[in-house]
Amino acid sequence: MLIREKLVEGFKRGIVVPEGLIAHGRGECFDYLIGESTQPFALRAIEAAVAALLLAKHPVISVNGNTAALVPREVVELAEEVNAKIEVNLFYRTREREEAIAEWLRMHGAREVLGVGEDALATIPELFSERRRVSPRGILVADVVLVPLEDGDRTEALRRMGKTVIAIDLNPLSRTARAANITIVDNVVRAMPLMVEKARELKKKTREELARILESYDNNRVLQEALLHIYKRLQELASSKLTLDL
Ligand code: PTJ
Repeated sequence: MLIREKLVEGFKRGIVVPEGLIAHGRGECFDYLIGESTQPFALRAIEAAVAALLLAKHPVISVNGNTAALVPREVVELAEEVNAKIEVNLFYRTREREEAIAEWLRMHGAREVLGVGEDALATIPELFSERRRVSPRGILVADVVLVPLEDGDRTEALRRMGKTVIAIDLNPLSRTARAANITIVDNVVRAMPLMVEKARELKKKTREELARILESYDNNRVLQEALLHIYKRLQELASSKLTLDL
């Protein structure tokens, strides 16, 4: 309920679009199937994602309306911990929304927010949505990009540009989830605080140790485990008593 209120509040502030509320409903459905808690496959993806961000030369956290509404403070904290830039990148881009989101992030401690107004003058090749517009100091030159709550096209385009893409998506079958290098199948409201915590822990490791974490990570396996988890959960539920005694 609290999550819904944050989105409605974000909608009223001009941060979230109506389509963002629909996207949230889709996410909620998958969260219910997963069991509304962070699973081991998500924890492994979080560890690999943080290792990738810490090893990156130019890490960027891409922020859309839903992410800004749900986890503004965690976006800022994670950016601080892994030394990443924060960039607004919107599917439904308007100048008013860019500015409302940047202002919201600044209210939560962000010192610099890229991708607003004239700053979003570079373009991602082969991408036709408004998501193609990026900052020449941010996503354009990034080697690792964190894209919470995405639509699939941009993840694929970023991959084709040779970037490492980290996605947070409750749907393990979405194109984003399948196109990303590292997919955290979890709710962004649970995953982001865990990423901040993990960054504080992994910062103490050597680059070699971080590289080993990345080398042993298998995203296909993680997606398979997410599906198997849902499958087993449904199987258990299907063989239990479902009707309520009233
Ligand atoms: O703010 P904008 O203009 O960039 O628009 C943002 C939305 C979300 C509307 C836009 O990116 C969009 O339409 O995305 P999709 O294609 O609906 O994809 C959103 C994905 O995020 C779906 O796979 C959902 O299951 C998933 N999702 C929704 N809520 C959450 C989530 N994943 C993690 N945590 C959530 N809270």
